[in-house]
Amino acid sequence: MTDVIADTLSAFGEAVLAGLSQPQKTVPARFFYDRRGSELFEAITKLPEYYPTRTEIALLRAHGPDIARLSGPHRAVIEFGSGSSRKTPLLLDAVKPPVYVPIDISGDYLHEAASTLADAYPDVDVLPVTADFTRPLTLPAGAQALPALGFFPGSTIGNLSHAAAVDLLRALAATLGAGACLVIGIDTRKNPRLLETAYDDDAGVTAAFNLNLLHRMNRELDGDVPVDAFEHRAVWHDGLGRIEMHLVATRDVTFRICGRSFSLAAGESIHTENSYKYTIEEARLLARASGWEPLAAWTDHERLFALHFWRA
Ligand code: AVI
Repeated sequence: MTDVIADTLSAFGEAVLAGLSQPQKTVPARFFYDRRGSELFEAITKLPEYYPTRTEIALLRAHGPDIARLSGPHRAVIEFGSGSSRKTPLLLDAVKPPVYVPIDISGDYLHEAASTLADAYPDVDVLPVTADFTRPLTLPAGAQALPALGFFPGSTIGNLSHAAAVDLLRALAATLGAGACLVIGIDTRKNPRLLETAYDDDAGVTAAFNLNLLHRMNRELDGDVPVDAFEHRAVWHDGLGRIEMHLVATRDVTFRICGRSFSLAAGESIHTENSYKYTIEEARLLARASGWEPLAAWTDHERLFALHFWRA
């Protein structure tokens, strides 16, 4: 029995072994977020170069009343992701929902964030759900009686391919049910220089975030990756409309992960993330392709980021 357990690879291990066996080596971006990776991402959101977080917060502050007017009263707010500490209160203050349901796959952080919010909003029934929201799910009974207002901030949708984004947005519509609305933050296409700086900051925090994936392999997958033989690279790919993050080998390297050997020649990379950017019109097309009707979009004067309001 023990052997069976020891031989069973974690989802991370399976994804790494499969991804490093491809011609373009890759590791899915969702594995950035172990404890250290989540701390580094939180630090990224406060960097001067990383405009999305502060711009989205300013848009939520400015357009809270518009969101409340368009959605109407007595909606359950359903947030996809574990309750973004600086953004959720802005939406709750604007909409004043009787019920708030944060949904996240990782229960620990979710329950912590939910209890902080429950203390701050005694009139709101906070009902956290630990689940994978990429598939349709049943909302708690306390939320089912009300029409839903979904909240999906942070341009997380941008980390998915277009096809996966459509699938996810369809799943969100199924979860939220008839008459639902959705407030979604989507990063815009812009000057490539600005984008590349946002994903390669001077302080090296994004580099540390990317390189943490290699440290995580060493920690969790019995790896001996020489992390100092890799450097962070962020490049804008105009044809695909996305920032790509890579870990580039600076010399020929060979290492072992879970007992298997992998080699990269100098200059070869592991592709770790895509961050797609959408013009407002492209975001509207994405909405329609996934069964949503785009009703409003708000952006800042530099068009750095957009907050969209859609109806099912
Ligand atoms: C979580 N996600 C929307 C971030 C982004 O901008 O694509 C992740 C990130 N990667 C590097 N910096 C931030």
